[in-house]
Amino acid sequence: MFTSPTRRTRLVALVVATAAVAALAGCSSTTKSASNVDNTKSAAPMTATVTVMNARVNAPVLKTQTAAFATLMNKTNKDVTLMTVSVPAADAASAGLHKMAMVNGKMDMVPVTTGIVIKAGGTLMLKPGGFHMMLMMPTVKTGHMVPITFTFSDGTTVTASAMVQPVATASPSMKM
Ligand SMILES: [Cu+2]
Repeated sequence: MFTSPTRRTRLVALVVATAAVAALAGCSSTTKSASNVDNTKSAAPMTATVTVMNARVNAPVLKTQTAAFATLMNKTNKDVTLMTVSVPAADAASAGLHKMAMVNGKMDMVPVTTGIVIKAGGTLMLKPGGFHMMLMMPTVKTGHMVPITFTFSDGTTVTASAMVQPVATASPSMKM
């Protein structure tokens, strides 16, 4: 092996990053920058750091906003922070993370601006009464699927399909 170790390492890192982007784009081809490296191993499908389960959206009762929920499992041995969530513009004007907190002596919703840490091996429940997602100016209808993209502090993203459900089914304990 005549390649210097440093350069080799950098190239492998580049290939891994490229594979991640390609996987996200649903495209298996590699780019020119990676073509001079034997990438048979690193081209294997990237394992997502976080698995999203049971994603669902409350069918909108108000025009201004509706809540959405999911369970996120961090299967790695490192803490990771959920930074933002997003949905296509066709489904809502914007999406964000909220939590319930005491505001002037009353429980109210507060935007989460610094992310939510998911401990190594831990689970984050975005659920009624706790951390949750909020879609602003939603245009979704019951029975539709909404692709929600979760972005993490390590730069990875995971997109999960969320079913739009009547509120009675989606969150029996919380009216929004
Ligand atoms: Cu909220």
